[in-house]
Amino acid sequence: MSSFAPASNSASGTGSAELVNTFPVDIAKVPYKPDAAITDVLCFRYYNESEVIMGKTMQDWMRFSVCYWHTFRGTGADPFGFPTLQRPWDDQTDSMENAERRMRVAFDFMSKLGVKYWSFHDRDIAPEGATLQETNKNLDRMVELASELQQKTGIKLLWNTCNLFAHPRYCNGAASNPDLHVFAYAAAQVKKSLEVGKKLGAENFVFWGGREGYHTLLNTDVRAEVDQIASFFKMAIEYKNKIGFTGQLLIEPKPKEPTKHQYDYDAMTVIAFLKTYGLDKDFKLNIEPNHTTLAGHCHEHDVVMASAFELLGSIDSNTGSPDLGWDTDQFPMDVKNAAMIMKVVLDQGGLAPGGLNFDCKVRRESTDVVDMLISHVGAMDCFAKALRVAAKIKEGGILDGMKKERYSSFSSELGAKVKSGIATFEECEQFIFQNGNPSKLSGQQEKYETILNRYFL
Ligand code: XUL
Ligand code: CO
Repeated sequence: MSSFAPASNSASGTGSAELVNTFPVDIAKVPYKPDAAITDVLCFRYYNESEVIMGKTMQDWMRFSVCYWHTFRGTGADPFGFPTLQRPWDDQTDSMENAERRMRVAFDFMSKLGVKYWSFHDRDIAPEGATLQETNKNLDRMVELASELQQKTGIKLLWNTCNLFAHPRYCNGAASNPDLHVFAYAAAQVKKSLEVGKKLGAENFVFWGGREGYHTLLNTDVRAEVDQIASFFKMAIEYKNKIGFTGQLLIEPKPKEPTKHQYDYDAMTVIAFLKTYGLDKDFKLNIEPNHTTLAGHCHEHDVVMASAFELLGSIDSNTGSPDLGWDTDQFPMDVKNAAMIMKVVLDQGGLAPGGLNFDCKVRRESTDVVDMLISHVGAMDCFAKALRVAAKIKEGGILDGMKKERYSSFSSELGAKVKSGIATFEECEQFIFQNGNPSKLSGQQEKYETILNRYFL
């Protein structure tokens, strides 16, 4: 049945008999080698997990996580082509045996890579059955194995989530579906996954509203649908509290794809939604930069906005292609973009209980098994280099100082009143009568950009 052939290497960094040799790349654990040759891509030149930068280890600043769906369920198929990524351990059936074998390989892969977290959708790890009861039984079996492998490897669950978008039943949405029957199915699915999150010690739980949107306004009652989503989230909060699941609830904004318009368009839309429905004490945001650029913003925009409103919970660390308008889910390999993200993370004192989850897939042309490892190593090293740069920018305080100075007029008597919301129009008018016309203040964009560039070697 299976084309699985164990690799011939004997090295294992896990100490667990079940994991030995399952991921067929002959390496115990990706080492830190700051002086490695440029061509040695199976080592970190910048990521030294236990090195302390600004009071925390690199590992603690970044909290890297491997996502199961792309890395272990990705096939390389696209709308124009068949799968290209045939993995030696995966017989491409929906059997439980295949699911279990795949999971063992995943934990060996993560151990070799040296990440401490993983993430998954319910349907990534266990096949769907004929009924919800059967589906839940499959899931329970896989959760038992995941729990065992988590204990053996020390790898923890950053977050789990529900796939409420792939099955045909969800073609008109899940919580926003016009059919109550589908709404109820989605609720039952989330109920089960909150229980799974509790069992596996998930530090967060994510909602990505893949089909919570519309294709045409002609058939859509938008107010009814958004109200339904809010009720769905209230039920999730109630159930989470009832069973004592302590993970942070997160919403992941995305403007479109697969629907033409998604209600969780971008960070500010989600923040307004949470505040409108009184959900902002129970939810934070999981920001994915490729979704941010899809919404027409720059790479770090939503990370900045969510953090500014103290609602940045976690990051699905990836990137798009700046010359395309799609969600390409590429590995984040741009040091400058990553440094802008890490500066925000430093400024807010860390991401915990969130992390940097690699919601990324290797290109369908990157067909070697070793590409799975190289892609993660490259992205982790990109973020490690970015953290080092961001720490220098923060420690120097030059750009922060310039920005602060730009707003210094607000520390005057009137400015302080404006900031605390007690100033009046009459006072502002008096201020102008006394001080005359304002002079121009240069925004100095090019000066900021020039200084920023000097931190990148
Ligand atoms: C889709 C996406 C999802 C969520 C989890 O664009 O980002 O993988 O992260 O459902
Ligand atoms: Co994502």
